[in-house]
Amino acid sequence: MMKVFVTRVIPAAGKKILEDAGLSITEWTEKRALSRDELIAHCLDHDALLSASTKIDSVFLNACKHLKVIALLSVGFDNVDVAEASRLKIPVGNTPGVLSKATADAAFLLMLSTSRKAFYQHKKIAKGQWGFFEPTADLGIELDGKTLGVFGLGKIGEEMARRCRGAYGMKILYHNRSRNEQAEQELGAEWVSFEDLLSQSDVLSVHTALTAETKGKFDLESFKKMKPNAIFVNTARGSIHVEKDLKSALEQGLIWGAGLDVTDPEPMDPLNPLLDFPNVSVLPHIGSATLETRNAMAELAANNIVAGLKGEQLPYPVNPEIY
Ligand code: 8YV
Repeated sequence: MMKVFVTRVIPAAGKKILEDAGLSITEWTEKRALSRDELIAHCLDHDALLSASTKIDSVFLNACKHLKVIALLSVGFDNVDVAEASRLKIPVGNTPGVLSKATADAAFLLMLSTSRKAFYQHKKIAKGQWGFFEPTADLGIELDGKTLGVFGLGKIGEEMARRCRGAYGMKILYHNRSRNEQAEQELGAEWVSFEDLLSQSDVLSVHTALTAETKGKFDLESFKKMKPNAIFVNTARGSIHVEKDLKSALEQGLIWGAGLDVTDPEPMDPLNPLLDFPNVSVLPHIGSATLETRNAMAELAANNIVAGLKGEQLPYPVNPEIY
């Protein structure tokens, strides 16, 4: 019987696929991350790894060359040394598509809650500060007819653009390395340079992968070029923005607010001053955290494992070049 090691408790829908394929599952149930050494020790007597939110580096891969497949419970694969996995001919799979709507919902939620300072207002009530009605206090800004700039217009960015167009008739700008013609036709999205994306967006939403090129892309220089009424939203990866620069930008009024589902590090320090800013909304990386989406992700990951253990090409490989 082939054995799969799973680094987190995953939805039953995924486990069922593994069990129906006759595989034995070992689930890591402790509510703490495994160290690299622990991960190696467990994987040594398993044939496949289903990995959620776990760093897969070159040391691990070389110690566990025998793995027939590594399936991620995520679309992002920035925490995996894919080049090394490819060199060792280990197929790595991800879960694209199924989390696009849920993640776009989180971006939309952060945009709207930031525009109305919703998280801050909630905290004020809890602190007994509902208080006296002041017609000019803590006002939000409206989104109707404004411009959405999408940095990285792929599947998730498209869903965000669709929501913003449908709800507020927003104009859609985007910046990608390559053109997204389908979105240009369907959503009237317009490709602009990164500089123009910064200077023209009222809401700038990040939906790109974390790469050497996108790391730290939103720094003080970038924030300086944005509109003073702009809302910055990041549901992709926390290190795509430079947090201390975001804080300065907000303090100096270079931008109006920020909605973050991702931070660097994660979890965010509970004493982080950003949590007290009225125009900041922070969520604990819950973009894909719906019942429907997590079930679908677990199913895709399990299907990647089953295919990998049969020696077949994974349905969703991130390193198809190994075939
Ligand atoms: C995951 C994500 O919840 O898919 C991704 O890339 O960021 C989220 O859906 C996270 O990576 C934990 O596995």
